[in-house]
Amino acid sequence: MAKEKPNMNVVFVGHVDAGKSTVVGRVMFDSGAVSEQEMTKLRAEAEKHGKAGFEFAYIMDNIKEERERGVTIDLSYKKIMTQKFQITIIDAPGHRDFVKNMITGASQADAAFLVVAAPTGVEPQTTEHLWLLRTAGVKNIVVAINKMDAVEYKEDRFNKVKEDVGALLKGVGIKAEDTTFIACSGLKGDNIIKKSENMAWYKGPTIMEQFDLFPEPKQPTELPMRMPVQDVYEITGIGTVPVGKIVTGVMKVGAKVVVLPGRTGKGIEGELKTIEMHHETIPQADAGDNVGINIRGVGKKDIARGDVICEASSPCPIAEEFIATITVINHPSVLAKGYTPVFHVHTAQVPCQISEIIAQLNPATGETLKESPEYLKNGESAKVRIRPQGNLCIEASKDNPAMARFSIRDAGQTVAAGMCTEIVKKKA
Ligand SMILES: Nc1nc2c(ncn2[C@@H]2O[C@H](COP(=O)(O)OP(=O)(O)OP(=O)(O)O)[C@@H](O)[C@H]2O)c(=O)[nH]1
Ligand SMILES: [Mg+2]
Repeated sequence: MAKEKPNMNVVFVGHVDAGKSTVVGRVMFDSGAVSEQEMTKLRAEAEKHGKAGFEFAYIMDNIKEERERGVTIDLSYKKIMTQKFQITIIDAPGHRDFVKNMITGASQADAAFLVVAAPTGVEPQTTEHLWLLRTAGVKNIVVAINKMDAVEYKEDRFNKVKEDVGALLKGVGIKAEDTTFIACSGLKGDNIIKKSENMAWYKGPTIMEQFDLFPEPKQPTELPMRMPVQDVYEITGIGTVPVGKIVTGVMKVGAKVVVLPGRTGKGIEGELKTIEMHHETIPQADAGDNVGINIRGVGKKDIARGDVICEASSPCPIAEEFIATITVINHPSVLAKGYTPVFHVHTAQVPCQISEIIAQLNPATGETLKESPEYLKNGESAKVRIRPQGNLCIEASKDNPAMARFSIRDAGQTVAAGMCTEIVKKKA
């Protein structure tokens, strides 16, 4: 059977070198998904590149450049079974140059591990990734304090990092008291699958146990079908295969769908021919599933990352302009009217102009603090009017929250994050 246990997508995020890939690699190795023999080979390869210690990370980091540099560049996916779920682990890069890949990973996630290295504690991408998880709507966040071996498994160091991360959580409206903090070592295998013998003081779950402690994701299957395209492959014998996560609704073989905006900006219609999930062909897939599909009438030229596959009877709008609430996270100076950075919405990246700052808001209550302010500083929230400079599919949060969230990036940094509240549709 294709689907016996519900699927849950869990992303690993955090600052570069926190040990995300190592923790995930260790999960794979200790669960028996990677053999001793394979591990020996990876260890030898890591040593050859002068990267001893990266052998577990190599399980996730497959690209040559990733292995040579010892840094994750793109997302990688692994599937494991737990008691309750089929877990799709998404290993995200921590390096700031690849944050856009991390954002894509966050947009697919039901739950997340924010990995922090015990020796260093909070680092710039710890904070940035936390914000990005929140804007992607990921509510279930657990903190993994990794590399405990490097701080002699000391409880006081764990508590210090826990306190610092707790303060960050508070800043994004998460109660630290209700958050799970796991003390672990990916490299040594403490509290990944096996309970650590080095931290008698730690009473919490292992990483593996935590997977089953996340609540079962509620899938918004009632909403119209939307599948933002993450990648497009050409597969011999099948043809063009767009892949991505179905964010809302239900997809059935035989259904009429439309790709928006598509190459033309007017949409391309077709009929859903096949749906594949984890290398199995299935007749139907639901919100939350990561699938590859083939659409009769849609070829390689017609579709790209950032397009959204919608049910033809209820297509998503393309915005002429939209109203949003945003919070400025990290702007080098001040954000003013006319600013035109790149907006990341689902899997799309489109330059958009902030054409009006309508009002500055109290971020906690949403009340208006000031009408038409001239500019916004870091930490401030506002209601703004935005004009996409290209064709962009976006929906108001009341219609489809999964299609409403976005982040704003400029010069390699996340400048702001927000949510679309109203749109003016582009005329056909
Ligand atoms: N001592 C110790 N070192 C670790 C542990 N986990 C990872 N490392 C080391 O930290 C370095 C980075 O590990 P990765 O797993 O590649 O880190 P990452 O978070 O995936 O890094 P990016 O994906 O590039 O952001 C490597 O040298 C690992 O050996 C750990 O538990 N203890
Ligand atoms: Mg990595």
